Amino acid sequence: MNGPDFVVVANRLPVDLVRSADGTQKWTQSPGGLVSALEPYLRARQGAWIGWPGVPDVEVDAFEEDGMLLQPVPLTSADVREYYEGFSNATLWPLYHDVVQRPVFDRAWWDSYVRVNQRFADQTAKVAGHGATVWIQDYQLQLVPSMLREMRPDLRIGFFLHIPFPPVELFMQMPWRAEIVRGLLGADLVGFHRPGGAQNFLWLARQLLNLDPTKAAVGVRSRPGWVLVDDRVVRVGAFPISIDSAGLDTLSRRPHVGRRATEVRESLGHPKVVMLGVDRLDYTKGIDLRLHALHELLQEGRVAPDDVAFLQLATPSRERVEHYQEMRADIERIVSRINGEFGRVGRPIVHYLHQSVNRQELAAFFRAADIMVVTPLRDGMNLVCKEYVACRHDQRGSLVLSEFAGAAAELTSAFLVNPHDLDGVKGALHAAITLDEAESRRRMRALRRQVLTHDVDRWARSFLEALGPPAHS
Ligand code: ADQ
Repeated sequence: MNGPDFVVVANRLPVDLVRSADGTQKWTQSPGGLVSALEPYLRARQGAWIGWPGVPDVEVDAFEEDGMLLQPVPLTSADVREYYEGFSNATLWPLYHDVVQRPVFDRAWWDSYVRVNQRFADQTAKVAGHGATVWIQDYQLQLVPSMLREMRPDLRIGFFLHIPFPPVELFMQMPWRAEIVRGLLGADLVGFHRPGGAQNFLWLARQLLNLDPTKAAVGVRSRPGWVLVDDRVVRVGAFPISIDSAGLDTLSRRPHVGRRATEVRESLGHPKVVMLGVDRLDYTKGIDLRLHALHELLQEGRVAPDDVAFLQLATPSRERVEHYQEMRADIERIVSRINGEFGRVGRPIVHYLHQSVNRQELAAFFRAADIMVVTPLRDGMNLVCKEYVACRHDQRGSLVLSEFAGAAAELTSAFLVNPHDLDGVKGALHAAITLDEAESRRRMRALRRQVLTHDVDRWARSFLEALGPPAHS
């Protein structure tokens, strides 16, 4: 047996190792969009997934699940602190999101990033069959493509970045900028959500490595750019990710989801307008500024407290990173302020849940909401807005969406806002509240046409087609 011929490499495995207090361990599914999108490919070929099991300081053996090999990559507590919380989430994450927070450039974190990337590359080199296709995911693993190519030139290597690739002026702050560009150029295809990211990357290949990339505009899923690296063609393209649109559409039509949506509106006190925010609790998501916009609308009397309820779900995220702790405190302050000033006993305005909910509950929330508010300061794509649209088979509901989410380029019938312009956000919320039904339906129909015809399978297929057949065929 040659070994797996389709290998996904990601920071996390598609399952989580959970350790209980009594020391026993078990695996739980963490079914994300990526897993379901790639499942058919992993099954159709001999598939493997390489990633961290989510718990530090444990060595776990590889195991098979549903015909797919799962290969854990161990991380120590120090790796988690320096490679993951440090370089990935306190350096790369803020730098790639327009420096919304100041990135920390720490040499020890970089060393750890290099070491852990090498560990992922070593594991992949061991597992992948001859000539296999390897698809590396996201910003935590940008050095893996070239490390892997060094050891295994027989492989066909793809890389996809799930977060924005920053403007060149910002990327140039990175002390290890040439190393990162060189790391990515080990791939045969480097994919971004938007053509702008691909173009920034091509420009940097010229500027930092003296290469001679193409200058023509990069298209969406078509006309990738390319650059010659040591006689090897590296293609660079734009592949906007999406969701399992049909699956969510079906789920949202289930009677119990409809019943739960009605129940949710009742629990919120039957307001005229239910607004909803669903995010990881992250400073890039602009949760605070949408609450500030609501606060001012209430203060100005443009929205009556009895008419509105705002439900904000915020999944706990990266809780040990300092920026995240500060932001959480800010958000919780503004929530209390709004409720303190405008709530009544038994009837708060903002219902804030610092919790994760399951898919069915989420679908019910989407169905219950008249206005979905998605206001990131910068977001690679943003799947939440697409999920909302997929759940609105009744063609009701409005979407207020930041121009700075990758999704804005596709969801042009949303109320698009500049999240830095508070008056603009207030104007859009107000316009969505007062929108007449015919116009609201027209917009939602257009949004659904886009989301239902551009799903996550199309994303995976278009990337893998551009990457080409396995190297051995
Ligand atoms: P994220 O930054 O995590 O992803 P997003 O694309 O919105 O952002 O995905 C979040 C996912 O988590 C959605 O599927 C959402 O439904 C779910 N979720 C959020 N809060 C939840 C809650 N309280 N309970 C249950 N589920 C919740 C990164 C990039 C994005 C890019 C994706 C995929 O930052 O820009 O779209 O990867 O490439």
